[in-house]
Amino acid sequence: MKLILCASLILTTALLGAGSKPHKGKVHEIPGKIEAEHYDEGEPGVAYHDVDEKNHGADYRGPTQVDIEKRPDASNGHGIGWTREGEWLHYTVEVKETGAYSLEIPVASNKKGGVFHLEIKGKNVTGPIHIPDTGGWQILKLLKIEKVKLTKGRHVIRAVMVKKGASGSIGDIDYFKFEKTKK
Ligand SMILES: [Ca+2]
Ligand SMILES: [Ca+2]
Repeated sequence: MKLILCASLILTTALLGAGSKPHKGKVHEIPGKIEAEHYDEGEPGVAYHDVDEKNHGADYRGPTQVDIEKRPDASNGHGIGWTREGEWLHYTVEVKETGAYSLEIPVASNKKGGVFHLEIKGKNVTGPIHIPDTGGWQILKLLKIEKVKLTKGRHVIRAVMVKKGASGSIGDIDYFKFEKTKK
């Protein structure tokens, strides 16, 4: 019984993003641009979950399991690569104003990519985002998602890698850019 209670507490804590701290102490502002590689700081299972034991890509953030990819075509010269089913990343954000936002995400995939979404406290706020075949891992294409409803205040956004595509992965992700939808 104690064990079950403990396990569910850990699960709840992870789900709500407790203990997940903003990258370099800087909370991402929305509206604004969030570099995918600037996910939160914290232990695996708290700030992120990555099934690859080692970072496959660049040595950008010191020891981390998350696969950060160095790529000159990406914003800030880096993105997230080697995404696998079940992985997730946290981003601590401050939403300035309640309302609908449009979201832009540059992605790359060789063959058809997979599905991911963004959620807050376990609630999917974007709906499923499908990554198409962009013509190669080195070709970024901009995805646009409309009507992402957010409420004012501090939140932890979780980017969840839901399902792999024909590529065997979900896809490479450069950044998340939120803009307030004009009335
Ligand atoms: Ca990975
Ligand atoms: Ca980037």
